[in-house]
Amino acid sequence: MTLTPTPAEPTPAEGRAPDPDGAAAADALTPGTDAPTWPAKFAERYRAAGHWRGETFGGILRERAAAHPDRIALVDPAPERRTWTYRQLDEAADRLAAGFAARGIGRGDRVVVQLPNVGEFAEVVFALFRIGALPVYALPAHRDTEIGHFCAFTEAVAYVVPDVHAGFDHRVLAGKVQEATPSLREVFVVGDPGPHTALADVPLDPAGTARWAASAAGPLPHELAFLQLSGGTTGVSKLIPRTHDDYVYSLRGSNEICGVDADTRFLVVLPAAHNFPMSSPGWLGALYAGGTAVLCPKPDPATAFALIERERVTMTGLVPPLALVWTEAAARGEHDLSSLELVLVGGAKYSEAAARRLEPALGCRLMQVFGMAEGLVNYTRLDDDPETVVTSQGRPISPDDEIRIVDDAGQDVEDGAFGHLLTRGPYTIRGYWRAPEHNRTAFTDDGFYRTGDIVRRLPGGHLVVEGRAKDQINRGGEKIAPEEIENIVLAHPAVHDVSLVAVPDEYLGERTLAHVILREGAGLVKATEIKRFVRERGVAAFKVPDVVRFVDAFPQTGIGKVSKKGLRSAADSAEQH
Ligand code: AMP
Ligand code: DBH
Repeated sequence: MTLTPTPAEPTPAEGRAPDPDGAAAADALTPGTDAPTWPAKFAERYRAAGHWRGETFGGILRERAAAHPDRIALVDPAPERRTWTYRQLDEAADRLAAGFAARGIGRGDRVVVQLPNVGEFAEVVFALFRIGALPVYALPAHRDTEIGHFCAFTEAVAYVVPDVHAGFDHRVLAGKVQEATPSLREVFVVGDPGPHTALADVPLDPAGTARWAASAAGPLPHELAFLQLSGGTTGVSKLIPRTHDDYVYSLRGSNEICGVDADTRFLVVLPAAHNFPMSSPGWLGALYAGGTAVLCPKPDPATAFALIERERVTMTGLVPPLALVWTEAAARGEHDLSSLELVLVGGAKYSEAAARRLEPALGCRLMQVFGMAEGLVNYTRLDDDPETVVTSQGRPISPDDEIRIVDDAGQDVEDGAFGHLLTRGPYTIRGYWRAPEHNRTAFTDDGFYRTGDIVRRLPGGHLVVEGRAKDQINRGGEKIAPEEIENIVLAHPAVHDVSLVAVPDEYLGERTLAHVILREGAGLVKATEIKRFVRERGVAAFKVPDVVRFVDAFPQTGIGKVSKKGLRSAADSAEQH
């Protein structure tokens, strides 16, 4: 039974002209010209090299389910342990796809998915992959501001939420967003639906599913699979259009480097929607290899270590602050972590001192990973010498990842010198979704993505991340665009001006400090009032300023711009919490 076309080579969908070499690539992206894509000659090269093999996510799951139907694909341990075999996940995806389609969700439609680490996450996204609808991956921490933007900007037709998660009622948020977003026809809830639709009521029965499948034309491999989120450097997150071909290649490459195979049991500790736990090598990498993804409901050592012991977890990925907590907790030796073979650490700079402590404490191998949802992912290698693993952030997945390190004028620096990292390759986007203006500056004319990271290259090709040129704060792996928060603080009636900067933090690497200039005659305003105001505007909690400091003026640069550097160095003086 074939429900979704899974051509080895791109084949024409009904009513479309054949496009065997991707020459009409821009047209191939769904819908229309919403995002730039790879020029045909690059697409040809990536196919000829065997990077893009014409696989789709829907097809991959179908093939794995046929090859090993009874192997466990997913474990969701809480509140009571549930498992999905490959066959069960495949069937659940089909029935849900048929149900979504019956409710009018079609190819190219956007669906904002905001789910924590639960099994339904995989069911929902594989159902959408089968239809060719595009999941937009929101994080569980996102609130009104972010979700409102994702839904409006993508003209989402549906939004998928948990009922209550981490004490927050997502159904209420969904109601508000739905009222403000005309395109948003449906809200699906995992659990008690309240006024919305229960996800459990969506799947069709086997007969209805078979009828849908007979008529469905799934996506083509070079079309979009989903929209991932960027950390953002401007007011709002940009959307990152990833295709089946390019993302699957990054999984295959990651699996090879990390040694992921059918025996891998990958623990999803970070939010499943984030690019790192999804694809480096992540839960999608584990499923691609026929392994098992174990969903961890909370990242703390007590929860995670118990799961590692019980589920015999072999691999996981952590951000540096969490790696530090795990390293310390493991020393207490309360759990049997002997199944653990490899821990990946990335998302923010991992200090060399902390990196040195991980392997002895956890009794497994360390791999550093420096990646970005836009594409490029670097890993240290299992056969690197131990010094390289603790002092570098790895080298690219692919021989076709092109790396340039340039000075401020865009000239290549000499080997080993610091510079701006630019990259282009078989799984790095050529432009954000519906952002032509931003794309003009975020990419070079010849298609290199300006990562905003300052790096240097070691003789063996490994990169060391030395800093950042982009206006972004990296709070323990969670990215914050200062402008987004500044715009919110500015809306406070007592605030004349604000500037948000990063200050060093021993645990998080960086935390946020807001310098606030009050309006004349504003009276007494407390730091807690500013924080409360930001929180009540409805943004993810990690974006609320850690510290607020009131000043009379900002330091200025030579030409009269606010000096963020001056603000960071002034930050050591008296702080108001
Ligand atoms: P995003 O674009 O939101 O996916 O975030 C990607 C950014 O996270 C990169 O451009 C880096 O700035 C940062 N990053 C990711 N991994 C590392 C790492 N291992 N070391 C330092 N920075 C990292
Ligand atoms: O920070 C990131 O975005 C990131 C880190 C490590 C990432 O996207 C990845 C690996 O794939």
